[in-house]
Amino acid sequence: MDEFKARIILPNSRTVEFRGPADITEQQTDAIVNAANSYLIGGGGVDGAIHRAGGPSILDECRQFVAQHGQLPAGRAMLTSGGRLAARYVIHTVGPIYSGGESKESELLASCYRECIRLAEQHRMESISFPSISTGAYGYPVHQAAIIAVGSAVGELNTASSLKYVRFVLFDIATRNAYVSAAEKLVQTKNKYRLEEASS
Ligand code: AR6
Repeated sequence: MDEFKARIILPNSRTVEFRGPADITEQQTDAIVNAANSYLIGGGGVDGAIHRAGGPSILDECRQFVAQHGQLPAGRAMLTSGGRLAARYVIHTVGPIYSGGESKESELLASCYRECIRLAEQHRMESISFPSISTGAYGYPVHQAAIIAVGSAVGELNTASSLKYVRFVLFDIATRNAYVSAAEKLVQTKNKYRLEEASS
């Protein structure tokens, strides 16, 4: 279970790849991203899976962060170690709760991807894995979220220095298909990008 479906190749040879159905806790990129809540106390979905697989040290670091800096607002990101995970770091970000689309949800969601990639760059990482932020418990319609996610990741990777590879790790087939379709649309409108797709 970790099927390659498609990748976008940028003019600078950097790559955004789409996999699914796949589990983000198993990824061996430098960082994996957690779709957290503002309290950074763990939860269900990706958040629960990452804390279960990574062990209690990640939650300890999250608690220290909140004690020092307060809650993490939607659209922002912070970094912990990866605990027992294969990834060296976890970047925790808080997606917007979808409430109809008129409450700056799209800006906040784009900001999540941008902030995570900037943190990865600050730590000189080469690779990062993202889940589909906000499209589970937070209710963001997946086709809309996918367009924002793919556009933001590609946009940031265009000007990145250390970061070479972004992977979207999509848990179910419907989510994966939404992201591949967003990738197809992006490449159709911007011909400087190249799309490779799996044959099946
Ligand atoms: N690997 C990859 N993707 C996963 C995994 C996994 N192991 N598990 C679930 N997904 P969600 P949100 C998918 O709800 O909408 C938490 O309780 C899932 O199928 O995890 O940002 C937090 O504490 C969906 O496609 O995140 C917050 O309170 C996507 O990940 C709240 O949920 C996101 O679903 C955040 O909600």
